[in-house]
Amino acid sequence: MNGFFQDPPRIGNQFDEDRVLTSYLRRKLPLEIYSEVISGLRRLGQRAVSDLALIADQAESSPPKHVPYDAWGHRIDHIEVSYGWRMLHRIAAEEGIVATAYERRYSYYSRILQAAMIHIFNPSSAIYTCPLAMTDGAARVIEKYGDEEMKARAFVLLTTRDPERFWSSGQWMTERSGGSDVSRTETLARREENGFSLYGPKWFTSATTSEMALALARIEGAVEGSKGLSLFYVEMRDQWGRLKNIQVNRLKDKMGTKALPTAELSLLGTPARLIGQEGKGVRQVASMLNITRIYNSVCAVSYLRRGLALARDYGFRRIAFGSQLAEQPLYLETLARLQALYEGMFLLTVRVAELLGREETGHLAAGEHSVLRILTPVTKLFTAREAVAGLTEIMECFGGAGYVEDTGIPRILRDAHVLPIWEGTTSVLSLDVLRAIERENALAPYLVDMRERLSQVRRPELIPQKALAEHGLEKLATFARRLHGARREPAEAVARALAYSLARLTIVSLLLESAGWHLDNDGDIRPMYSLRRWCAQELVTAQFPEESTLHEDRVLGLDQDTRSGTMPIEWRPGSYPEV
Ligand code: MFK
Repeated sequence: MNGFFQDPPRIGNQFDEDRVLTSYLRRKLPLEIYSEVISGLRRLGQRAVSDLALIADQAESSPPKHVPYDAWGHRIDHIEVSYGWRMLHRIAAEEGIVATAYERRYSYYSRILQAAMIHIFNPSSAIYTCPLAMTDGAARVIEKYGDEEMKARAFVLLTTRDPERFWSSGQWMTERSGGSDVSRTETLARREENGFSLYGPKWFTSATTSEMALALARIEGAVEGSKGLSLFYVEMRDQWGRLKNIQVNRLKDKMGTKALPTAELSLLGTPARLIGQEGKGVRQVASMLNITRIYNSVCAVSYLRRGLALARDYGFRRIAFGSQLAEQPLYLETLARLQALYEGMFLLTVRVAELLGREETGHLAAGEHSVLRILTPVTKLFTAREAVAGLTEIMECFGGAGYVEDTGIPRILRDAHVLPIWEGTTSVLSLDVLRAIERENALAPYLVDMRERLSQVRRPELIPQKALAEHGLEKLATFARRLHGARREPAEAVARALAYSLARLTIVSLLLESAGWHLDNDGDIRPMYSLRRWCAQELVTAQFPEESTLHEDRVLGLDQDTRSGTMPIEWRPGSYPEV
């Protein structure tokens, strides 16, 4: 039977085909480093569309299983993972995805190289990047706060390229009381002769097949709240592979990240060692969170890029209304908007990776510590939210096919949906940005850094966008002055708009830098076109809400009936304290 069959989208080498990635590395890396790393990235780019993709598909189609008992009734709590998942562990080690950051062969450029590797690897990894993110974060915590024994054992195994020895780490923070607010952590650490034993529930533990984990717990007798929390190093299994007083209650049945085992655990006297200082658990685990947040950002950007590559190719294969989609104005407008989004998000993310590398190798300039502090949550929250929005649009580019499971498109969207949630939700991270500004005074160095970058823009074609960015920066500075001494309610209500404004302004400054470099060096006008799209929107949307707006938030948000007499019918001066 003859008939029409739609050609599926096809993509090639995920390094070579990614103009934004390759041109960024050409611009940023010293020539000798660029020449040395390019063949490895190209090889990884090919793997991403060949063996890696197949292995990830296998892992995805064989989700992990919890086997609580053996045939004889012994509690074993075995978590069975697929062949593909185990292979991804090996490949990640061989490719040196974590190791690259700690070998520091290219000084602070190592974190840029690593970001490029994760960018290529992630969309073909069944999100094996989750254990890698935590592994990397754990390595950093041990490097900074661990004792000599932890450094000689765990650090070496977390950062090795040897697949036989490579360890991954979990991160145990979340309990039944929540993952955002850890102050009500119930896990208790009891002092023993040779360390501590942990008792209590952990409600979301990702990658529960890891060899070790970092866990928050309260030492018996410590104060309530998060100031009483300490950080512990846990090796999960004994020499025979049995869990050390850990019970797996069940695996979570999640919307996405199907290959990744995520478990509910009970710690029943699990041996643990204190890391660093008692009561400094949250502060110390922040080093891990900042790294997992950067991974999260790279992954968000990489999913958007993968979806866009598929949608672009599909534009040439799909004929509708007499022509290819790729010839139709509205399809082109959609792709262009997504490409500009991708290019901006990419530059923001690699800027943070570069700053992380500078911090780790002692190359931060004055004030850049604050820039890293503020941009890490800004980048995580912005890229995650925007990736989900962009991928929703990409799903629509495929029409009904995009909604069909075995095209692979739903999986990308499902997996991306976790990114705004774990490692700090959009709102929690917006409040973190606010705290970094209010408590750590991080905005002033950020403004200096931005003004410095904008002052370098010289090309006449870019002057209108430079002026817009400068205007936005002044608006932000004016806004920030009002933050000092402001009441909590309006400051918190505007925190998300503030974080978004910071993201957009930073992206515009980075696009100005990139567009200028390309106009000067190779005549590529695409970064300038992306820049224009970004500048076509309001850059700074943060403004203090009027008292009346806070009132409206309450009435609308809670859908309260103001006629009941318990609420003021309309806002009127004095019905709420002054903003
Ligand atoms: C693809 C990537 C995949 C990654 C997957 C990983 C899967 C893992 C799944 C999970 O575990 S999800 C759960 C993740 N949980 C979070 O992300 C926690 C979200 N909540 C926060 O981030 C809160 O802001 C936080 C718990 C950190 C706030 O805690 P508190 O108790 O209100 O603490 P506070 O007073 O804000 O900060 C305590 C100390 O830490 C302060 O320092 P000092 O003790 O010196 O005053 C802060 O300055 C410091 N700190 C907090 N956040 C920091 C930080 N320092 C640097 N960077 C930060 N981000």
